[in-house]
Amino acid sequence: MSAPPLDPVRASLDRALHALAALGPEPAAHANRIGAVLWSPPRIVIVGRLKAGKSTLVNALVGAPVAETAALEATSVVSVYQDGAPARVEAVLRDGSRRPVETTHGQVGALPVPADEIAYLHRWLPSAAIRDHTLVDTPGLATLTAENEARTRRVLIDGFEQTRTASVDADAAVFLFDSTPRADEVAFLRQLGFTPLTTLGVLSRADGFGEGALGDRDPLAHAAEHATVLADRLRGTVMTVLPVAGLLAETSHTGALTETDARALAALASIPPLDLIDLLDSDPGSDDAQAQARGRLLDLLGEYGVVHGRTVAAGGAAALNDWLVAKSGVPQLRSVLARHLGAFAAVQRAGRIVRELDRLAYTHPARDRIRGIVDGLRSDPALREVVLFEHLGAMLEADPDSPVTDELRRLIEQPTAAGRFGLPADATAEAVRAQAQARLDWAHGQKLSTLTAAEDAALVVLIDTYGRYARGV
Ligand SMILES: Nc1nc2c(ncn2[C@@H]2O[C@H](COP(=O)(O)OP(=O)(O)O)[C@@H](O)[C@H]2O)c(=O)[nH]1
Ligand SMILES: [Mg+2]
Repeated sequence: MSAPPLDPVRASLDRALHALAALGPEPAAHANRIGAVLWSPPRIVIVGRLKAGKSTLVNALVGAPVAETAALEATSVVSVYQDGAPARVEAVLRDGSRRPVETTHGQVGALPVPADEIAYLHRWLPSAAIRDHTLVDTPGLATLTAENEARTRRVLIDGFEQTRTASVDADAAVFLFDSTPRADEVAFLRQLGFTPLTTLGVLSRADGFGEGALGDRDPLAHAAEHATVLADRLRGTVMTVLPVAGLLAETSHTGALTETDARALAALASIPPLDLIDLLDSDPGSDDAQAQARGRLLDLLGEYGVVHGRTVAAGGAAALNDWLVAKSGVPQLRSVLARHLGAFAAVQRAGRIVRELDRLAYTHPARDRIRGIVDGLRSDPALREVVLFEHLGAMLEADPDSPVTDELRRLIEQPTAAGRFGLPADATAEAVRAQAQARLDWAHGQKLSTLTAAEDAALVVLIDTYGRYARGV
């Protein structure tokens, strides 16, 4: 998978917007509106069922305990986390107006109006971690199953509508599930209109996977293996699946762990694991100081962290923190976010801007001149990937199993010319040209018997693209 070069794309879009603005004051207002989208970071929405670990993951990624995870009012509304100072929260109401929201240490307490009047909470905080992409935390999809009746029809309650609305403006999604996602969850994700290139699967709560902390198999290793199987099975929905232990990540990324915690954990080293779990289970509500320390450890580390972190804790809080980071899976997640998902989100966003201009070219009085601007954009080599991406989206909808869909996906995903033609990395320029010519002939043949309008349109772009490679352009 490649990290598409974005600056030439932005530069082209910016030029187009300037050309639009030059048409007069009213087009200039449109150019400003569209430009605001261009220059704001892509939005990544976190979706998944209630209690899947979405807010915990947001805290880990942001590096601060900002997203509420206890059952508060605030967990039932969408939150948009954006880099900015000073740290503040505004409720954006359904009528578009905004109200300030009180916070305590960054956390939202009471909402100024009932949750169902709020479209989303807009939350600014100065954090480099969200400079390149804005994160959107959703309330999640609650699925109810009527156990005692023959019909086990799915009922979607709280959060479905809000999650969908929040996803409309998102450029990419992180889809959280523990074990195997249900068919209705996958169907929901498809409805949101994301492609496999803009959807990252996360097998969450990996520390409790399978038999959990006390099983014969290490749950993290087991989760990693299951993630590989799921990635293959969900290939039409997600780019890949990564195992993540959000709780371990939250604790280690937000600076919650202290030397006192590490000492308290190390002190438990000699207790057999089963006895330790019994001890932890028997503690709740106890006012004995040691029991309270154990309760805190359980909240911070979960059963897996407590049982397996004890020997590491003897090395101090820093060593324990490093161990948690490594076990959490979040470094890998960050890398995929930055290099792949974030990059494709930006491509997706560029496509949105082209489509906005398209819409103007249909409706605006100056439509002919706007059409000229959009046509110029679409044929600009800098926007090739954006255009291919748009066709991939259309093909995934119209005919995901068509060979044309595979061709588009490979062209976008592969970082080198050789890779785009299925050749080994050390293939010569000559071999690439020959292969491009072969694909060009194939595409011409395919064009004679297209099955859908989407395929027909995609082949025009494929033929143009392969033609350029075949001519060595
Ligand atoms: N053991 C463990 N617990 C987790 C993990 N992620 C979240 N949790 C816990 O699960 C509960 C629900 O998490 P939350 O992030 O609020 O879920 P959300 O409803 O999807 O936002 C909280 O008590 C978290 O501490 C994880 O990776 N491991
Ligand atoms: Mg939540």
